[in-house]
Amino acid sequence: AGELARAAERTAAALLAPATAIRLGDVVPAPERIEPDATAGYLLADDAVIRVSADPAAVAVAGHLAALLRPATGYPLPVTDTATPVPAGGIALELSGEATLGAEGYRLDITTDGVRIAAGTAAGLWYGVQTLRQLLPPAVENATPVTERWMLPGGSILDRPRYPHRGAMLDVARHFFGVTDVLRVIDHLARYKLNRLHLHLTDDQGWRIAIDSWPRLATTGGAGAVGDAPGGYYTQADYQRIVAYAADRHITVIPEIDLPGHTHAALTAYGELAPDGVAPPPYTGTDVGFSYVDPANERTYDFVTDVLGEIAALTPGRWLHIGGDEAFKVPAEVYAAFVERVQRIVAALGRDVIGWHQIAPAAHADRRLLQWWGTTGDDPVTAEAVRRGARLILSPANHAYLDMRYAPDTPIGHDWAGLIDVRQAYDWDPASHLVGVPAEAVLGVEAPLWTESVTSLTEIEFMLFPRLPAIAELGWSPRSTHDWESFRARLAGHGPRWATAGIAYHRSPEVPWP
Ligand code: TNX
Repeated sequence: AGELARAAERTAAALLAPATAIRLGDVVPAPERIEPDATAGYLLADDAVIRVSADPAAVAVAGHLAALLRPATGYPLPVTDTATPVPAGGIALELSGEATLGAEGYRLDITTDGVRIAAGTAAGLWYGVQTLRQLLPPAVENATPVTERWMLPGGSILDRPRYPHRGAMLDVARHFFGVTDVLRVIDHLARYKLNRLHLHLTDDQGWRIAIDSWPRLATTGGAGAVGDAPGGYYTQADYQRIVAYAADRHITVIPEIDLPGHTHAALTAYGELAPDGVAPPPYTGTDVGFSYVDPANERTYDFVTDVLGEIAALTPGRWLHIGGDEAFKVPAEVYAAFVERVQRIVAALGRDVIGWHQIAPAAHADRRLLQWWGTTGDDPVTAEAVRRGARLILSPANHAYLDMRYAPDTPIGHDWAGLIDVRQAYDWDPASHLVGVPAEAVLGVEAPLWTESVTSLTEIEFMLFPRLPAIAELGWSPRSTHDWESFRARLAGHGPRWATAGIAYHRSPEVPWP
């Protein structure tokens, strides 16, 4: 645990670190276009005002900006709509209908007079705010006022994402993480302009969401975890709190109910769903592929319909993830028929289905997405599903899996897909990664964190940082900006930010940390 303990100590040491000047290009993910103007920095003053277009979603973004800046600056930073006359200067957030910026793009201008972020949508303003945050000194991450020159580098940024799907996954089934931990993870995603949080809510070791029509799923199925770690589950109100907190940060929650395998916890609660009809004892190990709900039993489809129905009712997002991985004991034809039936259940709920790429052999369903987690880049079955209309989310395990160890001596994690330090996480191209899959079929990227060996928020952060920003850059930045030397230099400047914010991170030897 030496490296983890040192990561925690650094968060204290950071409070004493000297500030270095930030340049307009020091942003992760890299913006599409940057035009620095060294003559035009803006000094945020204690009487600055945040002006915003009179639109509720835009005003909410302005509120977030004020909440980000107030603790460390100690400035009041009142938020006012643009109709109210205020002195020039300060920070303006403008919904401008700039169509070329798309659904998530923004334009940021910093002059000696002030800052202007313009976007066609509140989401665009939100991403502009995340960029602005990174252009302030790292001391902005302090939770209480500090003395600092709050200088912003001058110039303009024009920015919009490469992919619409930019996600991370948290496995709350192997180990359970409470609502406050999940909210903090959402904050981490938000910093790097991610817009999807995939929650792996069920697995062999635990069922983590209350289902009113099948109450023992959570109360019995959620009681344990890996080893002797405590169990737990989200009430429906807890889950809605997570969904709302994410939505407020322009992040859509994608709930996963893993089917037909990875269902041992459900079987402990409802033995009638088991192939032999008998509820097994809880499972606290880390093997995979041994459990499944009985595809030959009609009650299984009642269970799936009820569970997905309740989850859909709690989830405003478009997607339901049905898992589908590692159902090794279900014969191929039976498995495909099961997936096809579950795809129809999802469609009847008015949602689009996502599954791990193992669902590829099942018939196409409208707008279905496959989440590819292979390691070789050559997968004819997935390529064939793409020809039949599926689109892909890429999570190649040897690049994007956040549960892999960084190095042989990393205290936690797996290594079945290899060791993944920052360069390995960064150096691949989603558009050309899979043989026989056209670039247009790739909807985006996602970095999954499986938690067999991850037991605390500190350990989550240690596995996320600094790899999550690498995957975020692949999802956001145009390929023309892709450059390892540039990335590692920009990333280095984030170490002091994380440390100041109390975020534990892996001090990768590949990155020139200050
Ligand atoms: C494979 S990736 C799994 C998970 C494990 C993970 C560990 C996938 C869809 N299934 O059940 O947690 O490996 O790395």
